[in-house]
Amino acid sequence: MRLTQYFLPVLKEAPREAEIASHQLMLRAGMIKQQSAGIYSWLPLGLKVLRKVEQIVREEQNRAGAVEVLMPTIQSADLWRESGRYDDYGKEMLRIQDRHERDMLFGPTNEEMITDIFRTYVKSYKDLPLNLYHIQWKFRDEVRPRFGVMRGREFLMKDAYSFDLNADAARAAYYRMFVSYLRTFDRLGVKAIPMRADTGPIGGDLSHEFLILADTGESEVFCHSDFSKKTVPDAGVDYSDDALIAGIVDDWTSGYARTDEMHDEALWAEVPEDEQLNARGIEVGHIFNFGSKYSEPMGAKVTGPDGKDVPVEMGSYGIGPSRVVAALVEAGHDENGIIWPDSVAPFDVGLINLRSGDEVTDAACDDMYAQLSAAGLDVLYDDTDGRAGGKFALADLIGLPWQLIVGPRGLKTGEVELKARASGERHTVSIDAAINQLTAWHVDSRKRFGG
Ligand code: 5CA
Repeated sequence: MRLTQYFLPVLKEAPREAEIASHQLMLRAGMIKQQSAGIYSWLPLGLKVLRKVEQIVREEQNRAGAVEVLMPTIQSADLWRESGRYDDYGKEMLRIQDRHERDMLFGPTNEEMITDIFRTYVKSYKDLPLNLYHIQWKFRDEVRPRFGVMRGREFLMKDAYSFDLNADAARAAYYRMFVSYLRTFDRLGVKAIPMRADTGPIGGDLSHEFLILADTGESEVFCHSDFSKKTVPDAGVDYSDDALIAGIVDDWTSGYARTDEMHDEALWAEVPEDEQLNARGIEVGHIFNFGSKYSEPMGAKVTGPDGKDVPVEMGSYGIGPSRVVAALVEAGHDENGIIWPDSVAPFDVGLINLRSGDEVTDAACDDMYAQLSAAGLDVLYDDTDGRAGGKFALADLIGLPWQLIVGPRGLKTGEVELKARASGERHTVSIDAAINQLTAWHVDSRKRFGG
């Protein structure tokens, strides 16, 4: 993509209402635009990252055996009256009437609707286990939407719903999602720690939140320092092996890890002081097992092997891709801007032409742009006629993994400069060496993050 043909409306300064780094940087980098409180447009650079996050989430859901559907954003109030949540949900639910004065709502979550789909089609235990998910916009009329897309009113959620014959099978389904979340966040380039959680209005007795550590996180977390050293199962993990999956969950839940809501001082005191990690975190995922809370009132039953009908056992599993984008910025930035993980960076390389309009420099840049693109790298080519300082600042702000800096002086000896955004290291290399290094990095990072 040539910058002169792109739409990247960067701001010199972040609006004053942006309190935390991720909100400031996402506005400055032209990723999002606020439309009203807690409601945002996603501009091209932001949308690119959001789509990459979404795709990693999707691939790991599919790998764990979940099947994608797409449910509407607008739901009928009648479904929610069946579960009793239409009255319980309170002011967070955006209630709407259509022209026939029928009560509708903008979905804050989809337990009722997925239960309705299930009861329409599935009648026998032979069709289980089943896990259906979608990635769809939600609306919650939060009292205090803040921090940009971190706590929005309209936000994107991946929500999966599992259906099983009995509690043991439902637990195995819960564990599969647990492991898929470990893999998802690993591929997203962050450490997310699973913590025992409260179930809130979703209900149930088994629940974990996944938190990314960041100083501005809304939750206080208490966990064993070992969590930062644990390894995540690789792409070959066998989701059909219940014992193996349970073993992984066991390992990841054996140490103390709780948020302030569930914190237990007595248990915490048993963790040796030099192994206690007390920090702040952002909740990016939340999984629940809630048995027959919805299937019973809504009549979602299956016939078991003994010929008897039983309400199906359910769980739900959420990740907020739009919040994840903000959390990645919160966890990855410095005073100059964003530092994206390789796997979700909006482009791989920023190609910086230090003398646009100069024939030799333009030709060299065009050639490198073509070569890198042919090798599969996504390049943002700064072909504007701006000054070098502004181009460097922009490249640092938007945080692409690499900057390839090309100017007339270096070209005299066939040399360019390559800068790694994360470390800030820069070195002068020949054009071929730069292309080779970036191509090798690309192949390697696909191996590491491509799953
Ligand atoms: N139905 C269940 C799980 S599918 C559910 O709604 N869970 S939740 O309430 O915990 O939300 C799931 C995820 O959505 C959260 O972990 C978070 O990543 C994201 N999320 C929730 N509220 C917001 C919000 N206001 N803004 C941005 N993301 C949000």
